[in-house]
Amino acid sequence: MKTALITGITGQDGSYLAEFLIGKGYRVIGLTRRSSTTVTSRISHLLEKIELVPGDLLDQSSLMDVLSSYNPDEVYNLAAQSFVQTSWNQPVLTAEFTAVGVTRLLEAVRRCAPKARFYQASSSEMFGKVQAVPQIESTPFYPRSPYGVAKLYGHWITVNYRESFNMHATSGILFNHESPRRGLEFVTRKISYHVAMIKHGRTNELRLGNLDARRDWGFAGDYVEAMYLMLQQDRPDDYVIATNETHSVREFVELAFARADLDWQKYVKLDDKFNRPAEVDLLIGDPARAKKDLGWVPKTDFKSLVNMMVDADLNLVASEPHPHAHP
Ligand code: NAP
Ligand code: G4F
Repeated sequence: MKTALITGITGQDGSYLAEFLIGKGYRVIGLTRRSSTTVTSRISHLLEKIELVPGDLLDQSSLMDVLSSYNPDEVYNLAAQSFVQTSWNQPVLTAEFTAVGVTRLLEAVRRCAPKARFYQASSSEMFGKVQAVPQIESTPFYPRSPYGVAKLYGHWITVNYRESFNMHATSGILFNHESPRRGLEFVTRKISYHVAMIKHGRTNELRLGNLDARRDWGFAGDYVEAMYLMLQQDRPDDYVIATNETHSVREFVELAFARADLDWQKYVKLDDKFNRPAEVDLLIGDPARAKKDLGWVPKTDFKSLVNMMVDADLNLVASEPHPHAHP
């Protein structure tokens, strides 16, 4: 039985990856940080099948203890301050978690479990002000947010540890991926949740920022398989994971409201509060290397993703006695 350590197991991707690895027969260890409230809602159905251990990307000794105790075969570093907008309000904290945290974990692996294979959750935000269309592994980076800058550090330190110490360290450059488990602050889930709230008569507006931004949106459940496949390769490398399609926020809005038979123009209001100091206007990735080396292709198309999220939120809101706070 192989052992995998997942940081960020309480997040969207961590929950799907844990499910996937359990299905492959892995012993799954999840790193969780201390919190005053329960943050395991996304993995509540898995709690009997995984082991949670305390630790924090800000704390070197906690990481070394976990790596020494469990000596995992594979380490998936999914933990991060992952919301781009917050990175302008908390740039130093974002750097500590999302950038230097990667070095802390790599050091813990190098010193305490040097045979472990390492996956770093890199991001299409590193392409930022894109220098080529579509973006591939060799496209030059131009991050546009403190988050993007921090992820770029995490990417390069992963490459550096691979080259310096011959570690099996891989950087997965994942484009936006969504699901019904997406945090409510991200634009896709904000839209699907508000569509459901409007449909059920619990609110009558959705305030958004830039509707013209374009993203390459896939389904998180498809993308965690790519993470696993990367660590099964004999030779570590970097991989773009994307759908090779781009859609605007406006298109997402149109499809989501249509799914619930609502006219979006009656409810969507523009609000400057949600505009960013520097925007990423267009992302579209070409996952040709992943297809060739990993045999990976996305399974869920854009419309199916939107429908899946709206349908899930319609059910959620129908069953909710007390509505969630709006982001
Ligand atoms: P998410 O839902 O925001 O989850 C983030 C996870 O990181 C949570 O489990 C969180 O724990 C944990 N975390 C944050 N700070 C930590 C710390 N100091 N120590 C330990 N754990 C900490 O993010 P996601 O969408 O699943 O994304 C997973 C990873 O992929 C992230 O690194 C993200 O930046 C990256 N990524 C995501 C996308 C995407 O489109 N989803 C695309 C490219 C890259 P709590 O529950 O305690 O807050
Ligand atoms: O959903 P978003 O907040 O995601 P963003 O900034 O693309 O970041 C996500 O994807 C990255 C991969 O490229 C990950 F690395 C990162 O961790 C995260 O998962 O915003 C998408 C777009 C932006 O252009 C934003 O300006 O939607 C636009 N937008 C328009 N109105 C909005 C809103 N975004 C949010 N969150 N809220 C709005 O009201």
